[in-house]
Amino acid sequence: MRCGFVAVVGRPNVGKSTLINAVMGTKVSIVTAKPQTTRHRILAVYTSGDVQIVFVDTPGLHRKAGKAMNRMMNRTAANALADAELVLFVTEAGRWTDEDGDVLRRLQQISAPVIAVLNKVDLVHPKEKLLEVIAEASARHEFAEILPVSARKRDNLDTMLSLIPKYLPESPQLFPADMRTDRSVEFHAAEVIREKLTLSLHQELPYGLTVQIERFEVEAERTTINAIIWVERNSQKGIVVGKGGSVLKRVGKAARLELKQSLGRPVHLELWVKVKDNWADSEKDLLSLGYESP
Ligand SMILES: Nc1nc2c(ncn2[C@@H]2O[C@H](COP(=O)(O)OP(=O)(O)O)[C@@H](O)[C@H]2O)c(=O)[nH]1
Ligand SMILES: [Mg+2]
Repeated sequence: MRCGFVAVVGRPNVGKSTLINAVMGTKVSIVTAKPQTTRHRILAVYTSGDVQIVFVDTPGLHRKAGKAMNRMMNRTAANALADAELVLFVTEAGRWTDEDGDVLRRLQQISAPVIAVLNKVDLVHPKEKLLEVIAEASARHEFAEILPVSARKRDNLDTMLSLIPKYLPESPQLFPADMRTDRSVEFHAAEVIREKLTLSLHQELPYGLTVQIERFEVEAERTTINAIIWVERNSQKGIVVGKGGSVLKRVGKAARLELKQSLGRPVHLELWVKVKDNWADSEKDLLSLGYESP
């Protein structure tokens, strides 16, 4: 067997979680068009024949590390690098930014091989431009491989999967073959609710929200889930609830439908909005809300 941890890193929004979900063929990690969607280290275990690849999804490494939560996210991503046998450095093909440069500088300090994954090639036009993008990447660093892919269109992911094993050590299987993630169904439920909230709300608000599952009960006919949506300030409460509860209703319905599908049984979902002053800037609140501080 060849098995090992493969850290998937990059700046926010380059498509790290989309890439992992595409490879897994199931939604392990939530995805939105907004940065900071992934806040935790999430393992996705891919087992096929004599190979087990443990993808480590990470929060995007970013510059604006103002609040305690942002610092915690950057730490989480940096720590994932320390344990990795291989790193997938995800960027957007043809859209290199200073934040990508920051991430690359970190990667130049570790000993694990780094594969440059140039994602979103579906957005590169004309296609000939891709050769230029690959040449630019190879000039930046001596990558183990440079791989143009489209996570959204599932382009070139088989090539990626076939290249990874040779960088992994020979090792007994690390996790049971039928295990897909280290995260619980409760965690997944909270994440799906936060995804729907993030998709429904605008501007800064999604960053000030977190979801806590208060009750998760598997009953005979259905699963009952009660969740609290924590906001940072009283003024945010009304926005999350919406006029006549409209936002909360929309979010609840979208989350319930998705959870019904992923759990394979009817779901009864109840949501409450509560205020915890400045929780995102308090190490203590972060811990109590499930944000591990590595
Ligand atoms: N066009 C295009 N969009 C993508 C691709 N991969 C991801 N995205 C989009 O990029 C945004 C950020 O994706 P996400 O996986 O959350 O990025 P992360 O922050 O790096 O985990 C989402 O809107 C995705 O749908 C891709 O291959 N092509
Ligand atoms: Mg993500």
